[in-house]
Amino acid sequence: MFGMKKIVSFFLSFLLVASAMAIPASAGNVNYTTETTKEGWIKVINEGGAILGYSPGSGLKLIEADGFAFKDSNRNGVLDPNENDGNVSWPEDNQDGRLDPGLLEYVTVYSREPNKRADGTARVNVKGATAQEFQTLLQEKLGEDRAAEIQRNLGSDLSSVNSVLEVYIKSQMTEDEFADIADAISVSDEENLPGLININTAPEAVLACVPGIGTANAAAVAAYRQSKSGSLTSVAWLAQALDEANAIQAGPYVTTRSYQYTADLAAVGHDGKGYRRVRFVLDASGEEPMIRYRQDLTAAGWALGPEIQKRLAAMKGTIR
Ligand SMILES: [Ca+2]
Ligand SMILES: [Ca+2]
Repeated sequence: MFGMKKIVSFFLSFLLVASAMAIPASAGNVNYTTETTKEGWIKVINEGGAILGYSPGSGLKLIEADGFAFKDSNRNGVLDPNENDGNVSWPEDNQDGRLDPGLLEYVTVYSREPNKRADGTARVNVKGATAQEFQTLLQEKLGEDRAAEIQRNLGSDLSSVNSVLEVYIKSQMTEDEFADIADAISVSDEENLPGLININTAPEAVLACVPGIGTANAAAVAAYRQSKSGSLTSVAWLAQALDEANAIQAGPYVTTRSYQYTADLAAVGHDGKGYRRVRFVLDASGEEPMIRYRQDLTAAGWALGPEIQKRLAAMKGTIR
C-alpha cells in the first residue's frame, strides 16, 4: 500500500476545515485560535503574533510550530526562505527554522493491493477449500520432503491463521523459502486488500501506527530494516525484528508492495517563465494504471527553491 510518498490531497480542504474547528479544543501548547469569518475564509489568530487568513478551498494547510500556526505556503513540504523570514515577506511566520509537515504526509485514502500474484494469476487461499493446492504449491517450490515438514509444523487446521506472516512464523520456513511462496498465498478470497502498510518503505511514524509494532517497537523495526536493506524480500523480516506475539498481531496490516504513488510535477520554460505544477495520485492496482486524483498547484507559487531560480536567471538568454 503505502508507497512513499502518498498524500491525501483529496481530503486536504476537508481536513483543513475539520482541524481548524478542532484546534481551540485540542490539548497541548496551542497558542492560536481559528474562526470562520462571515465571508467564508478562515482566520487564524496567533496569540501576540500574526493574524493569518486563508480560504477553505485554497488547499493551504496549517502547520504548527511551538504552538503557533503558519503556512507551508507553496505546499512543497520544505521550509522556503519566505516561510522563515518573519513578516519580511508573505506568509507571516514565526522564524523558528522548523517545518512540521503535519499528518497529511503520512496518510492516504487510496491504498489497496490486488490479491493476486505479481503475474496476475490467482493466489492460493491457505485457509480456504484449496488447502490441497497449498500442498501442491509447497511441493513444487520446496520439494516433497520439505513440504511435508512444513505442513506438519502448520498442522491441518489453518482456520485461525490471520495473515501470511503468521503462516511464515508457524511453518518455520526459512526466509528464503518463504520468499519463494509468499506472493502465491493469501488468507483471504477478497479481490483487493485495502489499507496495508508497506513495511519496506513506510516511515517510522507510520510503522508506529501498526498494531504489534507501535511506538514501543517502531524505532527498532526501522533500524532492523536499515541493517537489512537490499534483502527485504518478503514480510518475513518483520518476524525477526519483533517478538512472535507482536509479529502475529502486525501480520494482517503489512505488505511489501505499493501500488499508489503521488507524483508532484513542476515544469518551467527555458527562460524561467511559464511555471506550472500539478500533483497526481497514480494507482497501479487495477488492470490499467490510472490517475486517481489531479490537483493544480501552480497557484501555490514557486516550489523548487531559490537555487534553481538563480540558475534559471543566470541561464536566461543562453538557451535557444
Ligand atoms: Ca514551503
Ligand atoms: Ca514570511
